[in-house]
Amino acid sequence: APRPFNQVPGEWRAGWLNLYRFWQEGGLSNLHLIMARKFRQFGPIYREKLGVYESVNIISPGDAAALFQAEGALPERFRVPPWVAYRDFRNKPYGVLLKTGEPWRSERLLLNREALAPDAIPALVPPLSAVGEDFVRRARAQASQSGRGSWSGDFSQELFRFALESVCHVLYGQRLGLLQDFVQPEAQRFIEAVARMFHTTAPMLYLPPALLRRLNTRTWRDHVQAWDAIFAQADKCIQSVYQELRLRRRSAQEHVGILGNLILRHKLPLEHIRASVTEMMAGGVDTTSMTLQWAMLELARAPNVQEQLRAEVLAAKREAGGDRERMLKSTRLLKAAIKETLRLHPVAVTLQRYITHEVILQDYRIPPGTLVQVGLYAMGRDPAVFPRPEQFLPQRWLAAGPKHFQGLGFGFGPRQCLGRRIAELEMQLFLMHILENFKIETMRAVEIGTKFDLILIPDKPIQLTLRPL
Ligand code: HEM
Ligand code: 2DC
Repeated sequence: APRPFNQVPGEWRAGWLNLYRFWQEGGLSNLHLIMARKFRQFGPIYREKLGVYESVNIISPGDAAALFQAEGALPERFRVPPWVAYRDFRNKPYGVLLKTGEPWRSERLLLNREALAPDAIPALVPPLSAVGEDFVRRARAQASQSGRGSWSGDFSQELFRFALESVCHVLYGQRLGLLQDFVQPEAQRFIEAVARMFHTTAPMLYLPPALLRRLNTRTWRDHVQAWDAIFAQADKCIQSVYQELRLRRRSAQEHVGILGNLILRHKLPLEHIRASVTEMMAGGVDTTSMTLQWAMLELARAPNVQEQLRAEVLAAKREAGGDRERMLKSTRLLKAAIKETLRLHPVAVTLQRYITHEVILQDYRIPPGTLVQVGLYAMGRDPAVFPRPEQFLPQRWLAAGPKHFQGLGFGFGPRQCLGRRIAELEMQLFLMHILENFKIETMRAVEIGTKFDLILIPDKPIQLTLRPL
């Protein structure tokens, strides 16, 4: 018979003491490393309590499968307390990120049709490809201006702008012009606000929302300011699209963006979708840009893989006559390279679900209501799941053998990442354009580690060189 819940190994009796220890160890920026260590210490399942939040943590794809098979029709993940607290504090509605139950499901289904469904691909590819082409144009200009014939540096800021330009183009059907020499200060402020929002979330992650507001700490005030800036800037974009639709009566046949479609096709009142559109705009900046930086670093360090990818892209281009949507159908290795990047460098340190009925994990009975976390970072580097985990080998995703619940970078099921399609297409098209035009090199042999800043990010600047082919 399965073992009882209270035999699950781990430290779950003294939540506040654990939180204090965790904090002392620098657990905040090393959450991913601490988790990996706990799996080594306790084995493939452990129970933990930090502050008031208790969870069961798992690492194996088989257990992840059992978890997601039991998630039901209205899956819920850990609701990041400071994000909830901000909306309650300002009396703002929740978007899909924080909604629960039936209201989450009905809004999510509508958003899926415009942002995630396979039907949405034809409308997403041209705007995303256009932004990728702009990046190439800018990189070429920078390379010729440099005097060295190539463009070198830390591309974080450039990629933030690329990512914001991309997500705004598909959301609003408008260009911001962020890949020109002059960047609107408003857009720059938005980018900074998103980074500040993530950064100030981490230290408040395990404190209950009510406590956060009462503490009125520096971190809480900065967090509120960051969200205020995010909402204000998103509102400007949303209002301007809305006015244009009303005044010019743009028709649904034109490229009106996801927001335009939601209003025109689904007759959604602006108030209902404003919060979710804001979440998508904010969610589209650091996620894809950091992943692309990691991908370029890995490709710079593995020149053979880079050559294979380039050969695949150039062959696909010849075959498809430059039709990007068709090219995407024959670039399997490119897609595998993105999966491989997210294996080593996931954006989300864990996936989480509250289970609604009992689930058996590692032969323990886990009761309903438990928060179960899949240690995504730890799984990606577990040699039992991925042989020679430290090696960047996109091919491993194309080889024979089970890949069941191994590629979970965007989560799983009805609650998976809403921006997944946008992110995947944006990153595939970006890398296609880069590989067609540049050799990616890295300047120095510096060891780059990972830091938890709510999302996982590089712990030091990544220096890259783009050399025109
Ligand atoms: C949720 C990863 C880009 C918007 C998530 C989740 C993950 C994730 C792991 C939780 C899924 C789950 O619980 O099963 C990523 C990665 C990205 C990325 C790896 C890029 C490399 C984006 C982009 C957007 C976005 C570009 C916006 C366009 C969202 C939203 C949710 C979400 C709104 C919450 C959905 C819901 O609760 O219904 N993402 N994301 N993400 N993501 Fe992303
Ligand atoms: C952070 O312990 C660590 O995609 C916590 O685009 C558990 C946790 C819960 C939810 C996760 C979060 C972690 C990391 C960031 C994620 C978030 C869900 C969505 C969000 C993964 C793992 C993200 C980055 C969204 C953010 C949209 C936002 C800017 C409006």
